Amino acid sequence: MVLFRSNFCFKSLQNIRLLEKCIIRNMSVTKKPVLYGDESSPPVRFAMMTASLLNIDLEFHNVDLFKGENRSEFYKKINPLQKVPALSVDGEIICDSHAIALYFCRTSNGQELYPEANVLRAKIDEWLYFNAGVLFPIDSAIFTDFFAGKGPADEVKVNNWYSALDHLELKLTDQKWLTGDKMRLCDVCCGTTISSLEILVPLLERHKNVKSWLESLNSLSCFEVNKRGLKRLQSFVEILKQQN
Ligand SMILES: N[C@@H](CCC(=O)N[C@@H](CS)C(=O)NCC(=O)O)C(=O)O
Repeated sequence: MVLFRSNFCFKSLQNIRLLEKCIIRNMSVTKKPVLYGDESSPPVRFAMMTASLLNIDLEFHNVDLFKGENRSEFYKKINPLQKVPALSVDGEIICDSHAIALYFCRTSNGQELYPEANVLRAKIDEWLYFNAGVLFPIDSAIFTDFFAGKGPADEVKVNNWYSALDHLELKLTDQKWLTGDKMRLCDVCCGTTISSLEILVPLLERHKNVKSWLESLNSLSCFEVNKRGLKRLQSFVEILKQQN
């Protein structure tokens, strides 16, 4: 009998510990993800707008690029690459806007933004890679030169930019959005980059479809974040222009 009782106590102690572990684990799982970034950055806005479209509750931690906060010891521990955005979730860090946005889609019901149909998904991916591999590097190179005070934008880079926009222009000839008749994740992604560089390199007459696509994006309520970020970027552009 004594043996039975102590065994019973041992078992309930084990159960309590198990319960404690579950509670602790659940608490860390339900903790809000933290997005580190500066709204002037297109990849940051892309991550923020994706979260907003999917109703994901985020904590935003501002990392002011214009004060060099991305180079602080604090931030280097979060992202050694010193780039924004970075997402902290369940004790892990994800360091690229495309990876962050896709993570948001996979962990919520992102069916409209990133549907499961394989071919459509591949087409969305194609534009995400186009942003990561073509659009954003040109945007970044032109802005880096500008903020380093290097005169008018380099002609080769500008021409590469316009050729990249020609690709979008053609795609948007007979469809409203990049992959068809609905706005998808890639539209939000490329829209943030293109609307940013428009500040320094305006669209050409021949980019009429791109212009109306941007206008459609701008009319969406989630693009308020984009407008705010562009305003911030524009203000730093103006300051630098006045200094030169
Ligand atoms: N491929 C990355 C690019 C991130 C990136 O280059 N972010 C820029 C801001 S737009 C940055 O953090 N620059 C800071 C620096 O290079 O010092 C992404 O999509 O997240």
